[in-house]
Amino acid sequence: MAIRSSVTVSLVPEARGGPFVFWDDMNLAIHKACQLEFDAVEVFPTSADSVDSDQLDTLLKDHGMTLAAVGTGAGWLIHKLTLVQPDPRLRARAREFVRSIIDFAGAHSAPAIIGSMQGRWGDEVDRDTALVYLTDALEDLGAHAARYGVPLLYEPLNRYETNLINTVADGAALLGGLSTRNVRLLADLFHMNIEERDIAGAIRAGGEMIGHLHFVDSNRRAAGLGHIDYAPIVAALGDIGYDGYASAEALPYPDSDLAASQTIATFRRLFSARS
Ligand code: LER
Ligand code: MN
Repeated sequence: MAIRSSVTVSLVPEARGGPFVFWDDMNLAIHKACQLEFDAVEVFPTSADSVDSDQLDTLLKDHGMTLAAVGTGAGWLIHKLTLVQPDPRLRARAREFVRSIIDFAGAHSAPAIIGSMQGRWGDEVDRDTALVYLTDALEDLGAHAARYGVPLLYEPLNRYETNLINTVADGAALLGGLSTRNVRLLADLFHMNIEERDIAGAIRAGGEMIGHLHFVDSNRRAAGLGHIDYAPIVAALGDIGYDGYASAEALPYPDSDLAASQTIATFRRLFSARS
């Protein structure tokens, strides 16, 4: 199967200024994404119960689109929860927040993403302890996602957003140590541009561990508006047989519509010869 295109929509006011192409209105975002012939949308909701699941189902079916993934970052942005914080009750709440998103996304055959909910180690929790907490959560939540026949996506972030795992190789080592095989890596080209020595090489080494791609440029603008050289990345994705989504998690620059149309134009230029 070919790589499919996806575009993000944020429903979280607290995320304003963040890297999402469409904002606030899921109906309008799906309509616009469909007009541009995206295959899917990736949704960033405030919580699992803030989105009408039946309405989303109808919207997706009416537009012939799918749900690529659902973000869990509102658990951090709104509630300041992470999977590695010192208070066990808050860690448990973080886990339940992610679990509820897995349930919501799973009902639409889509995976949930753990990005900023991984948190960071610090004064009260040392690195090894934080990694134990994170591993434990990924085991539990990865197994939970399996009941929907979807993986759980774990996203290495750049050093300014987490001090736990910053590269695809470190992410692959973490996931390789789990007993579940149902957690896969999200390769975000913005974070990789900061942290990887060689983005294409990291993708090749990540291989089958890579389950999702955030398709964006070096400056977090739409693909084609920065200085990432996509040709070796496209070749590496072909080499590993990647057949997931290229999902535009990019700033709405210069505005949402132009970020979306720029993304799909670059997507077609890079991937249509292969599909
Ligand atoms: C989420 O996908 C991400 O990339 C992080 O930078 C949180 O914004
Ligand atoms: Mn991302």
